[in-house]
Amino acid sequence: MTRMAEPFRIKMVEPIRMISREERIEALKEAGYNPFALKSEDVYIDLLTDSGTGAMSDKQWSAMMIGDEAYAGSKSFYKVKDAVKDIFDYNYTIPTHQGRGAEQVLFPHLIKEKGQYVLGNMHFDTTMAWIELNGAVPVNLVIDDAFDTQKEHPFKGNFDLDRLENFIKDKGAENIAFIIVTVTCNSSGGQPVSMENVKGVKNIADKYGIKINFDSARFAENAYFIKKREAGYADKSIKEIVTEMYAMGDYLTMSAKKDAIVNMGGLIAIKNEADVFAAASASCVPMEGFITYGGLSGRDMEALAVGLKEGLDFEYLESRIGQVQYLGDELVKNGIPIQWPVGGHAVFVDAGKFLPHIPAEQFPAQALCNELYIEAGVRPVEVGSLLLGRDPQTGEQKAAGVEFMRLTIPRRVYTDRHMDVVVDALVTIWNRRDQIKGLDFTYEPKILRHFLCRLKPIEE
Ligand code: P70
Repeated sequence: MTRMAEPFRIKMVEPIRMISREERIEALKEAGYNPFALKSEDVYIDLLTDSGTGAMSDKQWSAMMIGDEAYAGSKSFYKVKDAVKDIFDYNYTIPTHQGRGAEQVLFPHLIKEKGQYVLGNMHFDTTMAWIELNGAVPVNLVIDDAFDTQKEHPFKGNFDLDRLENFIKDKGAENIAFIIVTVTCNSSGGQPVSMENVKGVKNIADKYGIKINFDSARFAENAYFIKKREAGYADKSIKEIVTEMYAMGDYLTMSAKKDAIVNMGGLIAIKNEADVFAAASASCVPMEGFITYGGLSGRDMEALAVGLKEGLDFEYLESRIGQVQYLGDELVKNGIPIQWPVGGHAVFVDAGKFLPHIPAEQFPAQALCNELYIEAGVRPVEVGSLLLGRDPQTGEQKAAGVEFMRLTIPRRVYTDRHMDVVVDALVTIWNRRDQIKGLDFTYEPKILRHFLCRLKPIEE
């Protein structure tokens, strides 16, 4: 047998429909040329995000029926805590409503003074926002190869270890708040970080007495790539790989809406430090709620406890990442420039190469997202200059390494036929790419502007 199908069959379906081209043009105009403002019922194939958009399993749905809705000490909380202990071997767990809730509660206790640096491979945007809102400075130290979209490299989420150590030496270890290892590295294309690289980060962190937090949204997909690509891991289980990696960290923050396959949920876990747990607990109560529910209902926590383990299933990961690879392969066959190799949760189209006539400050990737919506009702998301925003001190537009349009694949939701629609549409656009115009703001919010901004096409 050469071809394998999805390791599940579909028990419940949700109808989707494609509105007419004229209606799509009108809907986009009303949305201020920002796909975030589209109504989901006007979207045919929604590739905005893999966050909270996955399909839960029969086991998750049935677990929801036994959720314990106690305000304090819920049985469902202890299932999450036990799953965290089992998978990551961290002793303290605080649930939160989603990933940014975890960042909001934990980060103030890791940033001791304003102006400290938080070093990462590449921080995600809400993570960057919570670092900045706490008065610290986010620094990205991912390898340069991450920005060369055509270059073959198995771990384009890796830290540049020389730059990491030199930065610490240069600024002084006392000015580093902590290190964040984002697995997989969303902003560089859902790219994995190798075990060897994390060991390198850990050695440096230990040498200078700096703590490590794992930004864990796609922890299982990262482990899948290690199993497939890194020497010595082929025979280890996904769970063994995860446990080995997390032994090198001190804390984790997680958006559970990705690899834990729930529609809402997040986590903070702390390996050993009772004082950090006590401080985060005290913040959690007014922000997210009491520490045994943190913004989640008992049934949410039941689904999360099951999802954390289901997300580690090798056959599922093989089919999930296989679908992302399928989309990437089809686009490459048709000459569309994408981040290569393909990442875990999305195909990142290199919009700078697709639309070389549109400069970064006119947001080529956003223009391409809009075009794909008009062509086929597909909603991608921009991960480029628009998302990156301005330097909070100088107001200057920050320079994006690459202008990406992200085609994000929800888990267990779409079939490969949906992927074919995306390919056909992008090929059609490729053939008329020189007619596409850049964009300018009509409304620009100060932080996280890409979510709420409004734009208009630039007419010569
Ligand atoms: C995504 C979403 C969220 C995220 C993440 C990493 C590595 C933390 C968080 C925050 C957000 C998004 C982006 C564009 C469109 C819709 C949604 N990532 N760390 O899709 O977690 O969202 O739960 O607060 O990727 O990549 P949360």
